[in-house]
Amino acid sequence: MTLKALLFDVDGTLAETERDGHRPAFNKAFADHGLDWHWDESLYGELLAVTGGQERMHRYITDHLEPDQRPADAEDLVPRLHRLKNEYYAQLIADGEIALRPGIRRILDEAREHGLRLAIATTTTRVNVLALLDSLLGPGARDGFELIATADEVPDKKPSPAVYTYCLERMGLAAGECLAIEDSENGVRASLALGIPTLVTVSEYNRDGDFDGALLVVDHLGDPGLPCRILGGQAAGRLGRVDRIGVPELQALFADA
Ligand code: XBP
Ligand code: MG
Repeated sequence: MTLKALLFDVDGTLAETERDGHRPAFNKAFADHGLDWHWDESLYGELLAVTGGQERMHRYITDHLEPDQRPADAEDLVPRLHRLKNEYYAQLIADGEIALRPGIRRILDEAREHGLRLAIATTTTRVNVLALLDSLLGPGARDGFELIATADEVPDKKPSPAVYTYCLERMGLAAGECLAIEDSENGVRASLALGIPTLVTVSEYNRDGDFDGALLVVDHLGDPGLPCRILGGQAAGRLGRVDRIGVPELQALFADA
């Protein structure tokens, strides 16, 4: 089949948002509320198995706090903490604390030149996606995506394939005409559940992920002066030596897939 569209995950794929944005923002929100909760990197890595910021806080409360430490008003508190976390997250973006991962700007430009259709398929909240796109890719960048599918439209979060089902239906595409670009095991489970060929750009918190079934696994997409490393994937052997993944490489993987 011909490659027609790229479906991008956001967190960990476009930028190291979990490391540089969400985790510090959660901790600021907890401190503001006078809570002695603190999510260090190791704990956050563990909690990332739960997708969705609110779901993650509920999991922390039930699995990491003693019954007498659990807030009585968790149902109200969690959404309030989440809103505050997202405000801090937007502030970190505005302060320049979060950068695009290598090759992201380049592949988006190349994809447009080649006439590929572009969409976002994420578990995070719409407000977070728009803040990130506006700031890192510039005002108007959001219009470059034909569809931005987030937890606001699709509350059933990855590893559920629901957000990808939504994209395929809305865009009128077959799974085999798309390439999903993901960074995590939960993301790959979501895309592969529908048979969407998937490229993994492994992010900081996902070094030990199981990406079985992925078309290609790389450390990042690569940029001039910053070569990527191919780490695995079903089609890895077909690429040969490459320094960066661009549209011609994606098309080559596809032709052979
Ligand atoms: C992203 C998530 C989100 C973010 C935080 O997963 O799981 O919950 O961690 O965003 P993916 P929210 O990269 O697979 O889309 O607080 O808005 O949930
Ligand atoms: Mg991700």
